[in-house]
Amino acid sequence: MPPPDNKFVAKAKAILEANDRNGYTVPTHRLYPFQWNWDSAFVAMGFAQFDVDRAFRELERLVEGQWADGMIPHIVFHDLSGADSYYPGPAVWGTSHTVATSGITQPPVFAIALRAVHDAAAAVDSAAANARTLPLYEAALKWQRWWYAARDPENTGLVALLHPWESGSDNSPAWDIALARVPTTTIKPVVRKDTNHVAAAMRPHDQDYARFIHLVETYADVGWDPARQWATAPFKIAEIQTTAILLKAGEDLARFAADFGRASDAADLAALNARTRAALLAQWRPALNRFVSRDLVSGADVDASTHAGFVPVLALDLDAPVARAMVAEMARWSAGKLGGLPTTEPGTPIWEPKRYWRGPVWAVINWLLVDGLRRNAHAVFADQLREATLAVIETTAGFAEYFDPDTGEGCGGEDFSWTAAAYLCLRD
Ligand code: 9WN
Repeated sequence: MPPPDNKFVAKAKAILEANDRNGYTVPTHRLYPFQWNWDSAFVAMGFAQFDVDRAFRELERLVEGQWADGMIPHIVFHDLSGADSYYPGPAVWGTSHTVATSGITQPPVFAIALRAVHDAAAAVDSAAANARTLPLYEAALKWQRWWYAARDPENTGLVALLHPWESGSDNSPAWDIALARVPTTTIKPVVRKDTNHVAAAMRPHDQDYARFIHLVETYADVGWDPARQWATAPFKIAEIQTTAILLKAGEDLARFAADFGRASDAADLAALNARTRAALLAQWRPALNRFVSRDLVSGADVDASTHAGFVPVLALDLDAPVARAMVAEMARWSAGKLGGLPTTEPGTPIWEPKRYWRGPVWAVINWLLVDGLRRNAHAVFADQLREATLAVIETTAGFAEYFDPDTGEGCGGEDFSWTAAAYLCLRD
C-alpha cells in the first residue's frame, strides 16, 4: 500500500500534466522541448500510478518515431514550434523518418515501462490491457532485435554505443579517453542553446559539444546506415548500463512473449538474454567492486569510477559475495552525501558535484539501482537510496533535473518530468 498522497505527489502530477504536449511529455520546458526516449519510458511509469491511459499514450507517441529498421531514436521532434530553444535540431541530424527525429538512440527502458504500464492496466481489465500492449510489444521487440543486429554484430552479448548521448549520461568521465580521440572539427558551426537556460558550469564543455557534433556529422555522412556507422565509428563503447537495461527489457519482453503465446519470440529472447547475461557477468572486476564497459576502439576496459558500474544489478542475480562487495562500494560513495548515489566517485580527480553527469545525483539512476538492489535481496540499502531520493526532493532540491550531492541543491532544468515520475514510483 503506497502512503497517502501529500503535497509533493500533487506537485509531481502537476509537473507531468504541465509538461504534456498532446500525449507526449517534454523533459522540461524550454531546455528540452521535444520527446526524449528514455525520459518518456520513466514518465510512462509515473503516469501509470494515476492515469494508465495517458501512460500508454506516452509510449505510443514515442513509437511514432520508430525507424523502419527498428531503432527508436533518442529524440522525436513532433512539433518544431519550440525548436529555437534546443540545439541540435532536425536540420543538424539530417535524418529522413516521416516524423523528424535524431539519428541515434538511448537506453531501452521502454519495454520495462511497458511491463509496468501493462500490469497497472491489467489490474483493472486484463483483456483491454493486452490489446493496448500488443502493438507496443511488437515495437519493443523490433527495437530489441535492432540493438543486437546493429550494435552487437559480432554477437558478444554486449551492445555498443556510437555516441555519448546514446548513454543518456552525456559527459560522463567514462567517455573521456574514447571521446578525446574524436576530432573537435565540425562542418557547420556549433550553436549551443543549453547554456542560455542553465549555467555553463553545470553543463558539458564546448569541446565536448564539438566532438558530439563531429560524431553526428560523421554518421549523417554515411546516411545513418547502421553497418556503415559501425565501420566508420570513431567512438564505440560496449556499454554496461545500456546492456543491463537491454537485458532487463529482454526479460520483460520474454514474459510478454510467454503471456501472448509467442513461442518463437520467447525462444529468440531466451537465447539473446542468456548470451547477454553471461557477457555482462564477465565485466565484473573484483579489484574495483564494479562492472566495467569496454572501449571497442582500443580494446581497453573503461575503468573510470562512475555509477554505470553498479547498474548491472538491475538485470543480474548476483552471487551473494559479489552483491555484498558492490553494495559496500556504493555505500562508501554515498556516505555523507545527499540524494542517493553520486554519478562519479566523490573525492577523486574526476568528481565535479555540479557538472551534469560528472558527479551529481539523478533520481532515475537511483530508481534503477533500487529495483536491482531489491532483486538481489539488498532491501535495506535499496531503502536508503529510495528515502534519500524522496528526502532531497522534499527538503532542498524540489523536482530539479538533478541534485548536488554535497549541498542537496537542485540543478539543471526545473520541474523535471523524470524527477516527478521517480518521486511517484519510489513512494510506492
Ligand atoms: C541530449 C533529456 C535528456 C536526457 C539525457 C540528458 C540530457 C540531452 C542534452 O537530457 O541529454 O540527449 O541535450 O543534454 O543527459 O539523459 O535524456 O532529459
